[in-house]
Formats: sequence, structure tokens, C-alpha cells
Amino acid sequence: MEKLIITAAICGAEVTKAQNPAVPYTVAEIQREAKSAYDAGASIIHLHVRRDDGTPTQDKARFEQCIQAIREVCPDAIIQPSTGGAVGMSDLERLQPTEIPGIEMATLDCGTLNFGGDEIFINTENTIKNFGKILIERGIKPEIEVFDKGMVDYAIRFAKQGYIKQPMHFDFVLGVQMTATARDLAFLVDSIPAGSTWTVAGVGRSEFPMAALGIVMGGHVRVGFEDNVFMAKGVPAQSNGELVSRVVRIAQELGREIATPREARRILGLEEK
Ligand code: KMH
Ligand code: ZN
Repeated sequence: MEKLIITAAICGAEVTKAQNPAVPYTVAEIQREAKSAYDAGASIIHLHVRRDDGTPTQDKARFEQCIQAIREVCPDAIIQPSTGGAVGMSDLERLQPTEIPGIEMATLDCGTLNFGGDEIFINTENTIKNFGKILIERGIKPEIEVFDKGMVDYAIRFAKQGYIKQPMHFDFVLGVQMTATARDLAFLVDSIPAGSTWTVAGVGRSEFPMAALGIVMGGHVRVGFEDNVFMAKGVPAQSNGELVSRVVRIAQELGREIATPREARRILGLEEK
């Protein structure tokens, strides 16, 4: 089995300080949370950014500030900006961080889904194709965000049409639209093309059970405040690093070594830094 790539989704667009005061908004807070995750063993930082008041933004200058601050303390981490942003943002707004030189990876959400209450996260066929084309032009490897099985099928179809390069890297986000069970995860893993890589992100209380499955099934793992802010029911995580540390402990118990950023780049087919 390859070494385990841990992604830390340190901020998200929806989670707030009311849910956990350690959720980062300012550049300094984002830097602090990235460092805690990196020091604990994360090699990828999945990045959303906020204004100081917590409002999600895809502003290019804000991303640049945060990326520079992260690079000061996590010099070789793979920084993976979100192109999903927050529900309701326009495609142009969402694409801004992909204009930043040196970006190696970014997300590519491969379908529309319910996002709680009346919220719908819209990714039309044209949006997906356009984002895919732009990521290819800018030399950025997509992490295909999959919230249900149809999104795997879209990714395969769009790859055949030339909008996504193979081999693909998938992130199965379970517990938003599709339930987070071993059967669901196995179905998704079984559905992706041979040679693809995958990671799993369990949302809420599913975070650590899904992480354990990802570790034993030979995939990779994403944790972080974007997906879950608790260590246990009613016990807020002190930092993203605390969440990553638990994944490292589970992996060690199960005999899976942790990938460094350099090893993660090799596994994902990214260029050496
Ligand atoms: N915040 C969600 C609407 C991504 O990063 O690409 C979108 C999201 C997925 O978080
Ligand atoms: Zn995200």
C-alpha cells in the first residue's frame, strides 16, 4: 500500500466560530491552523478563505495573502484552493484562486447537490467542463469532489471528452448528500477508473470512521474543521492539528505510514517542488 496522504480542510466556507472558536477567519488564524495540521502530518491543505468577519470569499488577493502566510510556516505543503467557494457564488468568483501562479491542485466539483435547508450547490455540466478546461490550461491537477455516485460518472464522461486529465484524483465527501457507510465508500471506490487515486472525507461524526476505512482500504484521508469540529460528542477540537493527529495515531496502529508532501506529490503525479 502507498503511504497515507492526509489532507486538512482547515477552514471551509460554512463552519463558524460559534460552532468552534478555533475556526480560522483572519490570515494569522489561517496560518496558525495550517501549521498545526502540517506539523501533525498533513501534506495537503485544502483551502477556503474568509474575510476577518468570517464571511467566505474567493477574492484572489485574500487567497494570495493566506497562501503566502501558509508557505512561511509549511514550506513544502501542497496548497489546494477550493473552486467550490460557498453556495451562491458565481463561477468567475469561484475560479479566482486558480489564477495565482504556482498553484498545483484545486478542487473540481462534479455535480449539483443539496447543501442543507434550501441551499443548492450548483455545478452545471457547462460549469464543470469550463472549470476542467481552465484547470488543464493552468496546469492545475483537479481533486474531483464527489458527493454522490453520479458525480463519478460525470467525471469519467468529461475525462473521455478531454475536460479532465487522467489519472484522476477523487475526494469522496460522505455524509452531505450520500450517506457515510462502508458500503457507500466501497461502491464509489469500485466505480473509479483503474489507476485513479482517492481520498475520503466523512462529514460530522462520520469523520473518523471514514478515515479508518480510507486507511485500511488503501485510499487517503481528509479531515479538518470544514468537515467536523469535534473530537467527540460535545468536545470541540482545539485545532486542525488535533484532528490530523488522531488520523496519524489510527494509521500507526494499523501499520500505514504517513506520506510527506514530497511523497504525496509522487503519489498524485504532481511535479517535484
Ligand atoms: N463550500 C461548498 C459549497 C469545494 O471546496 O470544492 C463547496 C465545497 C467544495 O466546499
Ligand atoms: Zn471545500
